[in-house]
Amino acid sequence: MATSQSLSQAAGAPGRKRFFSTFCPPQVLDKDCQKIQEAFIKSFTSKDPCNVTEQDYQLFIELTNEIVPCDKTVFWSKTKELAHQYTEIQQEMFTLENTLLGYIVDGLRWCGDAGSSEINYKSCPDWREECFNNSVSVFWNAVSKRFAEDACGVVHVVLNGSLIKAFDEKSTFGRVEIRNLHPQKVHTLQAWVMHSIGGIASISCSSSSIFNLKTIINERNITFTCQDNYRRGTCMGAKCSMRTFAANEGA
Ligand code: DVN
Repeated sequence: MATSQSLSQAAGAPGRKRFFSTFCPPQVLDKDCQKIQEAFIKSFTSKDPCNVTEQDYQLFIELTNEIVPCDKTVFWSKTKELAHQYTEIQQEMFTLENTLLGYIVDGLRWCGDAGSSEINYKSCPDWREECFNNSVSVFWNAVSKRFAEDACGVVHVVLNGSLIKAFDEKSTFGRVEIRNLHPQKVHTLQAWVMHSIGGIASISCSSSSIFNLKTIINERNITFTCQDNYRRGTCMGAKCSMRTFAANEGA
């Protein structure tokens, strides 16, 4: 999700699949990329940066929609780095940021201005201090909603067991994603509660914060399972050390 980098710095940022110097990854045709880029920019330019709506992003969402196979969706909360280390190794698994929907502007901030059709490169409102309906927060709410609505089978979430609130109802995962899972399509939510190496292990699957998540999920007629410090599979050369690191370092 969003960090402090501005949209003008987007090109060529490092990271999974982000080794290209354009807005889109190479599997997206130039003409489609141009359409997507135009739709994205139109979503928030010429608008008050504190009054953007989810509807404003609908065309962008429709153009970037990608289907994640059933059982392969990974959510995360306060574990961004760890979750992406995991999907970097398990390439068949997808976070929102591994799909076109989230990939394109992951790590960026952006906004427009009511009095101009240009992107505002000078300053954008801070979501904590200035306004909730800003172009960045509204975007992540809208795409997170779509990502969750499209999920099917078993879905996974990586949670931070070194925080007192491993599950935070106010997070995007707690507020948007779990509320938009379709019980007709998603039968199980599997939580992986991970601890930082050498750090405190304040939360485990039996903690009240996780029980709170289980209650919400069960009320939605979805089965809940939980595993502490999930580690997967056997070691394969360099992948082994990555995986061991991923499992131990925390977010
Ligand atoms: O499952 C993931 C993924 O699908 C994503 O869309 O949402 C889930 C992760 O969101 P989360 O549950 O809120 O997880 P975090 O770790 O609490 O928040 C991730 C980051 O998003 C934070 O570091 C915030 O960045 P910041 O501003 O502190 O540098 C950012 N964030 C959280 N709420 C936000 C927001 N950015 C803008 N608007 C908000 N309302």
